[in-house]
Amino acid sequence: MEAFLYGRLYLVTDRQGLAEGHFLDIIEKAVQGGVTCVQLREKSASDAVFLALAHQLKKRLQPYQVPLIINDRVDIALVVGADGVHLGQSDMQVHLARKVLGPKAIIGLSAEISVENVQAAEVLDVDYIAVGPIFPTSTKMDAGPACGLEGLRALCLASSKPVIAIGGINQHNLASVMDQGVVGGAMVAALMQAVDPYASAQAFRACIDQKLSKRFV
Ligand code: TZP
Ligand code: MG
Repeated sequence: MEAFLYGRLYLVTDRQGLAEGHFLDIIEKAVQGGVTCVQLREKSASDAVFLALAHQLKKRLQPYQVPLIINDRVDIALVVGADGVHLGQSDMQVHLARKVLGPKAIIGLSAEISVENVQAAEVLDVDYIAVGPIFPTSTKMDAGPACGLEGLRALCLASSKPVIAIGGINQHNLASVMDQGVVGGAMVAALMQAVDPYASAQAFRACIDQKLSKRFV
């Protein structure tokens, strides 16, 4: 599968003390509404908890043909048979993750908001690049400064890889994010904290698909 398909509406999880069932319900509703990819991001969980969640989430996603991507942890992605891994600048190197997970795995890389990181990724075997934060976010405390829409455009222009934007994306700015050349938007709070995750995902997908359909005609 190509990033311009699964990368359109990319849900990054944040469990924030939610009971496992409720957490999985939110994700499933968002997927039913139109989320195209789910990244399990568990920054503070023990290995045992991370693994158990990954197994449960994989089971939940099974009927939907939506890829499951594991944040940071190549070992957990391998053990649960996830579709891929999302790596940060200081995680396992891309070529080693590829060696472990094989040619079919989805490997994404965070470039943060650095053009140098984007350029360095040109020669790497990655399926997509994530850039951000685009806007200020309270979800990731160490996210650093936001690049804004102009910064996002510059990052997209510097990359021949599919670019997915993240950080502070919501219903008010999604359309303008899509106008900068990304293949999709990744969101935590706008989906995980939505009053109605199904309806929010549906509205986001409609916006994204409309923007993409105009770009490719
Ligand atoms: N990486 C850069 S910003 C961010 C991550 C994981 C958090 C984005 O969360 P939100 O709630 O969509 O702003
Ligand atoms: Mg990471």
